[in-house]
Order: sequence, then structure tokens, then C-alpha cells
Amino acid sequence: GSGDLPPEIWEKVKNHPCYSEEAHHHYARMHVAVAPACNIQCNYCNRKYDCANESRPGVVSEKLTPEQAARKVLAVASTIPQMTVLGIAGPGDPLANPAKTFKTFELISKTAPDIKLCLSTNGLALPDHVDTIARYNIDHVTITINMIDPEIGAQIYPWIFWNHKRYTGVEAAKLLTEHQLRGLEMLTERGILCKINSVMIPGINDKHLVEVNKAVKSRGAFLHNIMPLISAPEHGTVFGLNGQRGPSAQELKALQDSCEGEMNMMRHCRQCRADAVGLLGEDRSAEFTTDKIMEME
Ligand code: CLF
Ligand code: SF4
Repeated sequence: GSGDLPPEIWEKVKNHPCYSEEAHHHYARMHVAVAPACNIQCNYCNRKYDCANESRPGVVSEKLTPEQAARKVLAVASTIPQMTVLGIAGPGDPLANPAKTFKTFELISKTAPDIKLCLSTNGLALPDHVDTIARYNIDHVTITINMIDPEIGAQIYPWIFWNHKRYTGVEAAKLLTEHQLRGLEMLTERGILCKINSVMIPGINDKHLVEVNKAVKSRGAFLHNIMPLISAPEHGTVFGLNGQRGPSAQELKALQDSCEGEMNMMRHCRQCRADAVGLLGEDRSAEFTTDKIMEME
């Protein structure tokens, strides 16, 4: 049901499988992997794999040009009528590849104007792109925010690259958190719905995420999605190699419960791949490789 949401917000979330728990049973999303580069390094990422911002690390996607991506969206939309949302979530950071990302959105808004556009970013470059995001009618933006304390951030991010320069340590984390929170404020001021993803890393930011929750709630975030660190050495994560464990299901639920307040907590995230297609938890990406799409056309 619509709960207590204002009608204009309900209109934006009712068909979005990530923003509405109810919608995820009925509506599908797809991702196109058009964004290979990244502008930061997370300790839980290995650049060979999809971005763990949003997406499950560990599976290499087929990289697409914006034109290939637009053709794929049309092919999927004609096969899966419940497909309501197109997201760009990697495999790197979409805003570290702004030309490819916005070209893709532009092509899709022309060929499939009914499809809602969704973007997921680490937030470093967000303040520079908020006006473009608004201009392209992107209604949903996810920012991955794992800390608001640069001392904690320095344990998660070894470096960032911004304004032609590499920053490390606390200085890097300070810039990142400033850009993330400013970007969030700028988006919510423009009426763009924002979801915050946080990766729960036991012993690093698990207790701190309650503070993150307060900070993003006060800046108008619509939904908070706390996801477990996927820690597996085969993913090549620094944490994984160092024996960093992910949280147990009970630890994750306890943290989500302690954050549950006026802001909704997302509990149905399936940590999708950067090229995921279908209902959440369903992966039909293998049906829509570039070769198969050429056969369909
Ligand atoms: Fe994709 Fe992300 Fe948009 Fe959804 S996924 S860009 S908001 S359309 Fe959804 Fe997947 Fe969880 Fe992301 S279940 S990983 S929250
Ligand atoms: Fe990897 Fe994503 Fe972090 Fe970039 S933002 S380093 S792609 S997990």
C-alpha cells in the first residue's frame, strides 16, 4: 500500500523494485554495465569485478557502449514487460564515466521514455553532476556512504582521485564524506529521491553506521540500505585477504532494527551485479548478451 507517502512520492516509488518492498514482487530492473572506471579505491573492491557499491563483487560483466546499452534496454523491455527501471551501477563508478553514463540515459530516455532512470554512485563526483542528473530526469540516486568520520573512512578507502590529484588517508576520506553529504543535500533539495547504501564491515564501521543513518536522515534521504560485506578471498578484497569477515545475518538485522525510525530501512536488497536483468534476486543477464541481442533484432 502507499502507507503515509505523499502522492508525488508514491508515484515515484510504486513501480521501483528497490524503493518499494511491495513493488519488488512485481516489477523488474535492469542494469547496463557502461561505466568501467572508478575514482576511488574501496578496500572491499577489486577492480576486475563489478562494483560493490551496489553490485555483488565477483562476476565480470560484459562492458557495453551507450549504443549497445540502449539496444539491450529495448530488447529486454520487449521481452520482460514488468521492466520499469534502468539503473547504471558500475562496474566502476557511473560518475567517473560521465560521458558514457549520461549518453546512455539520453539514448534510453528517447527510445524508452516510460522507463525510470536510476543511478548509483560512490558520491565523490556527485556535486559536480547534480544539475545534469536533474536535467536528465533521473528520479532515483543511490549514494554509497560507509562513514561520516574520516578516521574510519581511512580504514575503508586507501585513496581517492579528484581534481587531477590522488589523495590518501584521512585527507581522502574527509573529501569523500564532504562530497557525499553535500551531493545528498543538493539532490534532495531538487526533489530527487535518494537511497543510501552502506556496507556493514564488522569492527570497522558497524557501530558507526547508526551515526551515518542519522546524518543521511537529517539530509533528506528516503531509504537506507545496510548491506553485509561480502568477504571472500577469491574476490580479491583487501579485507578478505586480511581475514576481515562479513557480518552474520543476526548482526545485520540488529543494526537495521536499531536504525529503523522515521526513515525506512531497505531489507530486500539482493546485491545485484552491474549487468543484472529481471526481478530482484533473479538473474536473466545471460539471455541478453550482445550476441543474443543481435540475433533478436
Ligand atoms: Fe539498480 Fe540500485 Fe537502482 Fe535498484 S539495484 S541502481 S536502486 S535499480 Fe536494488 Fe540491487 Fe540492492 Fe541496488 S536490489 S543492489 S538496491
Ligand atoms: Fe570498487 Fe565501487 Fe569502490 Fe569503485 S566505488 S573502488 S568500483 S567498490
